[in-house]
Amino acid sequence: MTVRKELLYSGAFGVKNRMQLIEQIRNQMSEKRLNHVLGVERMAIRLAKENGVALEQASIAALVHDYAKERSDSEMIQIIKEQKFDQDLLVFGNPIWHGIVGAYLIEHELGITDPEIIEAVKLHTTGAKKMSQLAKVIYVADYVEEGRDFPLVEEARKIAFENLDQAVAFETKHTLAYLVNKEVKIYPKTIETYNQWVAGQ
Ligand code: DGI
Ligand code: FE
Ligand code: FE
Repeated sequence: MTVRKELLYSGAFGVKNRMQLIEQIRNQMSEKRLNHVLGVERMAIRLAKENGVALEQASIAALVHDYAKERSDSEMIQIIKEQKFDQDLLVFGNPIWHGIVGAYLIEHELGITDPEIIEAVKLHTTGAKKMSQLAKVIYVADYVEEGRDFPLVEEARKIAFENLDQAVAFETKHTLAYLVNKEVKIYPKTIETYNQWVAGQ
């Protein structure tokens, strides 16, 4: 794995060493998921360059975005209860929990304190009504990283490099359509994101 020059961390976002962070993340997940995470990082850095986001901040947020994804349901339920997160979360499952629990764990286990990074992880699955440029970069990069393969991904990638807000809207619309088609529960924040970004204007 090559460490590109722009990825030598300055420490400005509270993480000193990228390779050390990657080792901590490697301990949490399968090789396949680590490859996804590294793909999200590459894509997030490209999108960050286009959208005035600090590359180091995008790199860290991308690397930690799925930190909690392979935790057991029972551990996540315990954290949701103990930390008094919204108890309505309990009727959902890993797809909705891992961002919210991940935001908590990266702070408490990895010592990440940058509020924008924590927020970007928290809402990387559902999006939100209000999103920072960093949160949009992570939300979109997660959807279009090079390892993703679904019918609309080429179109989504093209839009991502034309207009980040339009890419947020495209992803939100197609994710919601996909979920409705599967007849699964929709998390209220997913609907809020849709109302704002797709039906908003
Ligand atoms: O963690 P990743 O697989 O890299 O990607 P992700 O965190 O964006 O999404 C995880 C899954 O969550 C994805 O299959 C879509 C799904 N999802 C997004 N919003 C909702 C949802 N699932 C349900 N049930 N309800 C939602 O509102
Ligand atoms: Fe995720
Ligand atoms: Fe992901």
